[in-house]
Amino acid sequence: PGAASSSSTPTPTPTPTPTTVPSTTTSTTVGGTSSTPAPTSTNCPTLPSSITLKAISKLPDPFTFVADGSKVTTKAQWQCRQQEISQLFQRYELGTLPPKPSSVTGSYSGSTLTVNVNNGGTSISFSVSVQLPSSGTAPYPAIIAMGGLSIPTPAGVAVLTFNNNDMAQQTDSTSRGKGKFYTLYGSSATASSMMAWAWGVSRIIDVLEVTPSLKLDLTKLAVSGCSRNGKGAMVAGAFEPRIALTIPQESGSGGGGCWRISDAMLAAGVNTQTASEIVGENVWFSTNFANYVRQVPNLPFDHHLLAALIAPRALLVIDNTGIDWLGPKSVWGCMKTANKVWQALGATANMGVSQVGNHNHCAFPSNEQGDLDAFINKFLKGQNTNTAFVKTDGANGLGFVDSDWVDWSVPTLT
Ligand code: MCU
Repeated sequence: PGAASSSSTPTPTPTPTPTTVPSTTTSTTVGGTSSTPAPTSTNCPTLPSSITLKAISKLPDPFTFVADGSKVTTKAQWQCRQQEISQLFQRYELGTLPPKPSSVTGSYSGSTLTVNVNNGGTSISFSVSVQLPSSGTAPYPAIIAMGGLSIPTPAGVAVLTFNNNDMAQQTDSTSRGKGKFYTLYGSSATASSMMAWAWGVSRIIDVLEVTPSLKLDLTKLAVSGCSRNGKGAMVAGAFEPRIALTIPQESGSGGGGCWRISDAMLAAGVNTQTASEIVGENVWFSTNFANYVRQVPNLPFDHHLLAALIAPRALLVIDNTGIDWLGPKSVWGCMKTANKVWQALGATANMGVSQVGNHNHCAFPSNEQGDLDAFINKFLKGQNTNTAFVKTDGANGLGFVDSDWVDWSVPTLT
């Protein structure tokens, strides 16, 4: 499979770094969207515009700042660390997420939500198809379906289908810079297709906030997608704090998988997708990422930290044990490790992993329905369910051993 273009001189693209997390009375800005206020006022270490990368062979420590090597000991500091992780992903892997543009308007009519965006004189408009539930009572919870819903539609939940390909194409490596996002920001915008989709999800929510005629409960929004769109769902959940529940399905390497573990799987002879392969296949990642795919240990993060941008909000990782290309051991180990962040936050049950084999790619197996229902019923319907599970049906935990990949301890954040 396609070799990545690679250069020996990485060229990081600096992005602005927020320096403070304000108190409970104000909200801050992370990548252009309002985030949950921090419990206390805290100064955040500033990420330098140029970082000397050093090889980290195991999964990088979620609880140590890259900026100054200090430790995360409080929940307020965790919010600072999330800002840092957000900047790192934008800089090295996904490109820059633009802030909310000056004008975002919309309308709802005949099952279609129209979103109009103007940025400095250039405009785009895109449509979202809305399927309201036939049961339940308004205001309804809703799932934003990245390219279509691949899990069974839950009763009483609206489905908003986002045509992500229209926002940013993902046909193959020639799709770079194509789609409505790039009409607005230019074809050389650094945002990868997945970052452009995340931006689009945020604009949908902007319009929902000013469209009360569409009776949705905006505190109960989920995002889901499968495979490439599962990677996209995870990125959208990571960068949009107004999403309450993120459900990536069979997202594989580049989603729930960690680059380091996927590389190790390939080295062990398993035909697994790696960073080196993926940058030649499609435009899900930024052009800058190609500079790092042959030196994955130099990345100051891995995808356990992409998931950790969601914490303590809810995340259910639905995965498939049976397809080597998806890197089942990588997704299992990476997401099992990500769960430690929810543990540190005292929110273990907000993050679940359900990995089941013996089904086709993106064909949701009926024996996973209970796991899905538990998360939907708790986070979209306010019920009291058991969501404290991190499980695989793979033999012997797929051979993933914590101590091979984790050399840091899990604090209890205060
Ligand atoms: C799992 O997602 C991708 C995978 O990364 C690609 O290598 C493959 O071509 O397509 C998968 C997919 O999106 O399948 C629908």
